[in-house]
Amino acid sequence: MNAPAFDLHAIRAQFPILDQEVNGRPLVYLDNAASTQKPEAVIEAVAGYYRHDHSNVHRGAHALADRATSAFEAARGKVATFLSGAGGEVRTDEIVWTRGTTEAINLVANSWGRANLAEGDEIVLTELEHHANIVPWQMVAEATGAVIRVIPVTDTGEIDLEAARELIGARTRLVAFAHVSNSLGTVLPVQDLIALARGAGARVLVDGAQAVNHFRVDVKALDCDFYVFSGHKLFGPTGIGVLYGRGELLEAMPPWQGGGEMIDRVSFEGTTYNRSPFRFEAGTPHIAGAIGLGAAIDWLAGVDVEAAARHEQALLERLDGALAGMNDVRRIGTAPGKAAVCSFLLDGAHPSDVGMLLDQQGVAVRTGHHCTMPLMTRYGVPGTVRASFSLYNTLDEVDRFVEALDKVRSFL
Ligand code: C6P
Repeated sequence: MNAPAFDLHAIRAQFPILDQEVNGRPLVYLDNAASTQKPEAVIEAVAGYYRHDHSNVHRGAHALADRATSAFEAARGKVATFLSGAGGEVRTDEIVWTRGTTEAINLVANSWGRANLAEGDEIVLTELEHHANIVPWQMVAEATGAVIRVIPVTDTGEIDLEAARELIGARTRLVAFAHVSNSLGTVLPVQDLIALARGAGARVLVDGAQAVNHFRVDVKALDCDFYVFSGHKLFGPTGIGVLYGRGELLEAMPPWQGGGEMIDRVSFEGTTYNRSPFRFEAGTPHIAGAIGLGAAIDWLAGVDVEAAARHEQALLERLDGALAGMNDVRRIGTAPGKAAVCSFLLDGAHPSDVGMLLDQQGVAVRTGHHCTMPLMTRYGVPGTVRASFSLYNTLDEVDRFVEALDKVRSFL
């Protein structure tokens, strides 16, 4: 493969969906934290799989089944390599396919959580978590008698590490937090939080849904127990996601869902289970999704990710600079070094009205609580307008967004 490069216009040209008009204007897609768009390489990998190789996996005794199984397992290997780094190699049996971040967290909560949590044990979360990293823990807490403790965030959207030091202690069994906040863009002090958890003998789950598309992640160097993300936020298909689990932990965890593939032997007298990761993959998986995600990872390997991150920061700075000059704009989340996500409110305007008026000008943003209601409560707002960038956005698009926002401001 050629050395990774970052040629913005060559990259952008690989995303056919971006080249269209919406409401009579060229599309400005700034809803990348909700889902990123897909390069031709991913679209072709999925289409090619269905055109030439589709079959069920791990079951058939024929050529197509072999090809589908090889491609599916090769994709697992690509994910393992993607999460490996200087800290060490991730093994393929440490990668479990899930439907996405949400299902991966539910898997850990229901399998590890129900087996390891008891009355009075504490699960420590942060105030900025996505509902996917709150509700599964509330459900397991209700079932086991465990208690949830919450690390607060500061006015700028940073984690209050002093409070974290107070909260993480002898009763803590698990600390679970986002790597990057979807609503604010804050990059969490992952290493500090992991060190605190380790000091207390607690397990750690990192929700990487908003991290993996912005920078490289090395789960062995992080030394977390679980790391989860969704394919669709990493230029891959929807309906496929990843749970990385430390090998010995996964091996000791009971299955969650029952069905085909996850078993060793079944009889009406009793069933024994397959080894991990297959023990956690009941039923026919999203084969095309896994292959598409593998293609997205291959595609990303050709991109200079550090240069892409610098480009995203330039986009954020341009937007932040423009918003800072608008005295009717309240920005929510101004943590230093944040990822390319910008949340704000316009005085006197509901975020959904702002979103609708932007859409009429071809600009796609997300409005609302962004599945982080406790965080919105923390800031006393019903929701925000959120512009989130990806590596294919241009400075010209930032300017078009600002122009569109100026029109909304004069209109409202
Ligand atoms: N955030 C957003 O617009 P799923 O839906 O399982 O792919 O991802 C859930 C999830 C979990 N954690 C974080 C930090 C997330 O950002 C998300 C998804 C999207 O912000 C859709 S709500």
